[in-house]
Amino acid sequence: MEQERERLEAELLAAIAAAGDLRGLEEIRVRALGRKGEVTALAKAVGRLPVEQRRAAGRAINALKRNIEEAITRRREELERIELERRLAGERIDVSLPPRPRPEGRVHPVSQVTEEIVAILADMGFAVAEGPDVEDDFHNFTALNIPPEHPARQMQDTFFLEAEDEKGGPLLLRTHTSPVQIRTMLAGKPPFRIIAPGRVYRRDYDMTHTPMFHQVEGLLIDRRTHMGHLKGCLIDFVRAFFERDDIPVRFRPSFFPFTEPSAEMDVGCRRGEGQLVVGAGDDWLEILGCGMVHPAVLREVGLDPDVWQGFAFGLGIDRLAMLKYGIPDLRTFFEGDLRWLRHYGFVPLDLPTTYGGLSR
Ligand code: 2NM
Repeated sequence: MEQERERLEAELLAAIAAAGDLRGLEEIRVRALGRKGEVTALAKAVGRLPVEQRRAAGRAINALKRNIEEAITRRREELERIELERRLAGERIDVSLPPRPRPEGRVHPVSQVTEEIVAILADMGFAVAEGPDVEDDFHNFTALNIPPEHPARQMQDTFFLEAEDEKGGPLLLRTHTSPVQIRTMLAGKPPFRIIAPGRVYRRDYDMTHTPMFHQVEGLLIDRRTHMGHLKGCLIDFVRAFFERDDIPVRFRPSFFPFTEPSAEMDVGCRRGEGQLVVGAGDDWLEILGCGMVHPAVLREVGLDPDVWQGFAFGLGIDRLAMLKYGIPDLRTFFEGDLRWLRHYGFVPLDLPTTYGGLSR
């Protein structure tokens, strides 16, 4: 009996140590400690021993049971740990990997250039503001010092809706993003430093005009803002946008109802052989309009022009996309042609930043 117990203990401990998985270990447990197990059988045999041997044999068998149970528990914990580590290694994912090795979708040039412009101006401290595409007469025209007889208000230029606002006034598709600036100034307190990118609508359609296009307008209002701030800001902007420090620029006097004085900004360019190169040459190309916000506009939004002044600017995103990326016909932007998008589009997740590069 004693020999049998020692043999069984050694055999079971070896089997437990060799068990390769939890199922194998469970089989060993049943074989040893189950109802018909070897240890159980040995315990039953104790009852058949002479009375004077039973007590010692019983203790020895109980010790064997405990040893085996403990060995099984330890081995189970070990196997569970190994199993967990194996699963964790197998399920590891690199969350920094792109969703697909080679994404097929492309970012539209308008989205790309919008992101580029926003990245540059956000670095200068401008916050992005938004407003509705459907506007009323006050926010799109009146507050911007655009008089009732101004040609921009005419039916030929503006999409008027059949619906009217609460006061029976006309509703229209905004012809510029300036109403966002008006809403921002009415809703908040100066100083302001915002940009408003978005869709705008005008009744026009040819090589260089589509009835919907995209604008970014900027507005900065503070106590002692002057034309020098406007020039410095916009010169830095075009240098960052065209990714050249030596780009020639000039400001020409112009007119807008909502700014005084008003100017247009040109960049140096070269034309010829049916192509246009921006950033060098002895020709000029207009890229944006700007000016000091008109005192009448400031008064419309409740600001005292003797305390608060500011500059504003507006530019066409689609036109800048055509210039920077050499896309000849604006109408192709909105045709939804996948071959066009594959050619002119940008790889997603290559987000433009001023430090990482705007376009790669
Ligand atoms: C331009 C040119 C010059 C402009 C003015 C304003 C506002 F609301 F502050 F009066 N927003 N945008 C502005 C000024 C826009 O676009 C060519």
